[in-house]
Amino acid sequence: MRRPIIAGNWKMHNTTEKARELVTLLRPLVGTTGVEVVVCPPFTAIAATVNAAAGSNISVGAQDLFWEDWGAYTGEVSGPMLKDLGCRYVIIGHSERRQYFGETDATVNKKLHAALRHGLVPIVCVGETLAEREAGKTLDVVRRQVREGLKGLVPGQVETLVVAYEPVWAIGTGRTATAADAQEVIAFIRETLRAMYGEEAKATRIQYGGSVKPENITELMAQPDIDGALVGGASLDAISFAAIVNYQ
Ligand code: G2H
Repeated sequence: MRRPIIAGNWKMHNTTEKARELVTLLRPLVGTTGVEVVVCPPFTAIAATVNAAAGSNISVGAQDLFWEDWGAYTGEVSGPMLKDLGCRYVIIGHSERRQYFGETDATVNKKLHAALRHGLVPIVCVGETLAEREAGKTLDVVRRQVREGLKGLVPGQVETLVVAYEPVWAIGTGRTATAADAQEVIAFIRETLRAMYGEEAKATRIQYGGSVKPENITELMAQPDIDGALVGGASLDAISFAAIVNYQ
């Protein structure tokens, strides 16, 4: 009942020309899947990517947004601006934003509400650091991120939401959480959401992210609560991203 969603997070990679090339290669490779396919370029390549993806199976997302709509906020990009470009999704609270740009559960929550206000589908990232995992605090950290970052939703919003569980120690390191570890935390995220919002949380899609590649996607997707993947490095290559999308 939950349609799988696989999203590529290009991070700070790809000029407009590279973005067009990548999407042009990708289009025929992901044309027949039942999976929802999303690519998230940097802001500067969103328009080119939307253009190159027009009429295909590929939707486009941003990697961040600001919570205000307009105003004196130098350097920021808002929900209405992303909608104007043709974005349908937006990543919020990626661990790199939490680590390098001071994002907190409170700013994540404001951004979440801004995205929903403008009809963007939020992909909200949560996940523990290595130190937190080693201290046995994984579930406490993830519970706090979900309770604080995802608070204040009304019926109808919970089912639209996408959550990405990305253990920070597995990001870009080549270390993937085992499928069983990922399943355990993702089931816990769903249970936390259910405690907050009731049965609607059964419809929320929860992705795994962190060194996802063609070699590990099948096992991850076989887990009952894993509904997709947020893919970084492997999404920069059309062949490997297509192999992940076509995992079945
Ligand atoms: C986690 C992931 C994408 P990678 O950040 O969000 O990146 O697949 O390179 O670990």
